[in-house]
Amino acid sequence: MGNENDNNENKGLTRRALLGGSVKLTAMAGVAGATGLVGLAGMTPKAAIAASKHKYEVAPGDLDEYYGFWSSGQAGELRILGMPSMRELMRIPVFNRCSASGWGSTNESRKIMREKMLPETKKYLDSNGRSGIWENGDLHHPHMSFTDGTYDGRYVFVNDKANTRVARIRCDVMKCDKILEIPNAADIHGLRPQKYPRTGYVFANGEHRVPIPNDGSILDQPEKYHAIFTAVDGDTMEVAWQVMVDGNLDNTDADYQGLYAFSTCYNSEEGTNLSEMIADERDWAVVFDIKAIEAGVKAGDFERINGVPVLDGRHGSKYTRYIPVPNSPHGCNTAPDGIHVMFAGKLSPTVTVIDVRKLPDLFNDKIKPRDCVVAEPELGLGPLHTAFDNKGNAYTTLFLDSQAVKWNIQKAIDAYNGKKVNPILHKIDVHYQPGHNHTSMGETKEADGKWLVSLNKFSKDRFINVGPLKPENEQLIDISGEKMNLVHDGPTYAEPHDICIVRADIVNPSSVWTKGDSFWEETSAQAKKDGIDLGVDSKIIRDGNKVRVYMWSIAPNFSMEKFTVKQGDEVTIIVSNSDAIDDLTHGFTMANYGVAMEIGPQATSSITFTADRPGVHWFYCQWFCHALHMEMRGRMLVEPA
Ligand code: RUQ
Ligand code: CUA
Repeated sequence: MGNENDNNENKGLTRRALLGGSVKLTAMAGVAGATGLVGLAGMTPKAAIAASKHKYEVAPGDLDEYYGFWSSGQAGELRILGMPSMRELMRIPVFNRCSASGWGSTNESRKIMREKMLPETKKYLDSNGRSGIWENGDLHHPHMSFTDGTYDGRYVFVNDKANTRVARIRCDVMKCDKILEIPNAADIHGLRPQKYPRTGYVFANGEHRVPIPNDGSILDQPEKYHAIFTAVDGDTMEVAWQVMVDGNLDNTDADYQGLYAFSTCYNSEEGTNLSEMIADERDWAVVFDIKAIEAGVKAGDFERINGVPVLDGRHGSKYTRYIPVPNSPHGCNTAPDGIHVMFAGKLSPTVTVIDVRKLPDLFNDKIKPRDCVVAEPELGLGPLHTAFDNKGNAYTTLFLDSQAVKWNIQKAIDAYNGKKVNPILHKIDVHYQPGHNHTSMGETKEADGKWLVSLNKFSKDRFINVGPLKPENEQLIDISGEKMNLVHDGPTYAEPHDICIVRADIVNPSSVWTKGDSFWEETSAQAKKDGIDLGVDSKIIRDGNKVRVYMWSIAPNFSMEKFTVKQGDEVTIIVSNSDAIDDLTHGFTMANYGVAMEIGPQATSSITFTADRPGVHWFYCQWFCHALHMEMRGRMLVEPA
């Protein structure tokens, strides 16, 4: 354990390194250890790689053991990778627009994007020459829903830092079905589902501090800004409650008992620029007492702001406690032992470990906040996030050292209690500057200690040069042995922040949609009014200058080879895919109208546009479906007005 002076010295170094960019500082006293590629016990590095190689190589035709749900940061989508092969399997558009699937263009996706949008956002997006939806997002944290402390295969929840949203992906069809804009908060960053008894709540951190309400009555008075912690109801995708806190909110996690949630705060100074934000030696982690908050909501101890209950969780509140931790903590990770929670230091070389069993006493004011801390090992420079195996070990990324460090939780506790033990078991170089890391099932009570992925922000020289913009590098590390073993480099495009790795048997998507799925319920309701049996009838309904064209598709045909509308008509094309075979997706593209959409087997998709140009316009199927896919097309004939 470093004393206070050591900590200050290290922090000085760390801060200089952070501000100085790529300066790489080498080991400090106590953290100099094994670095580089050290193989499986007793083997040369080469032999060790050879030995674990077959483990990650998934032969052609063989299936992966895990689903990896990958964020894509500012690309705004969710990605699915197979693991351990690291093969990219699918992209799920969420906060972005997608040319292939029509996400952001189809009526179904636009309804999801607008349904739970705040009124003032709608107003802004409907004027200002915007397209009525946000076209960007910043998706950092994908996490699956839980039941009884482990993944349950229902949903993946994700945040949008750019436009303050939380979204949900249905794992039965792997499509986003809800996008909720969070009022009062600014820039949702940390996001985690409640682990126990189930999700339940999805906890979402508002990272930036703003006036509440942010209506212009307060401007350049940062002391009057606030950060907001939000609990979203994961079933209804509505805000359940919010808590106003001191400082800001970075990352979050939930306990395994259903009693507490935790958030790191890197700006307890409440500054608005860098030097103000890193001024103090200590920041804090906030603990939220879920039961007390629920009781407070019931008792009406809140202010309703923008339609949602906001409780006061600032210092002195019965709903929160603030645990001081070294400067600018970042990652917040609950260990699968159900007891320990890790707050990674970022500017401090330490990770602060608390014991959740002490929290009832903390909330009863029987102990002081720092009494909850049971370990604070020095691990190296720039600790950001921590993952876990099933043997009581933790794996922390060291951003500045470009390393992953494996350490033992019990040994760290023993060292904190004065025993002469080194909790650090192994360090391995990663390439380069890791942010998040994640282990297979590692954020559940079923952590299995097989794989670790280090999500590295820079790839630099690891791949052939693709120009000034380089991919990131996500490295697969075998953690089944005593030493970590790097086995695979995985380049990825902007910018996977975080992932979760789920055992394949937990996720069971269907291959064919169910007719009448709620995904297109509005379209179904309109069809019913129009007397149309979707997928069976093929018909044009005219309603003033609104024209609805209902057609179905069976490879390689659309049910209509042509239809006629008048110039200026508002045309809605509704296509139902009547094929019910695995992997038989059709598409509908209307050339020179910017219209394109995906229609999965047994699904219905629709899209609306104005037929403003007379003439002949071909439509065609853009998802390869048949030997005669090229011929799968038809004509829209637009009569001049
Ligand atoms: S944060 S690099 Cu957006 Cu997940 Cu830590
Ligand atoms: Cu249908 Cu291509």
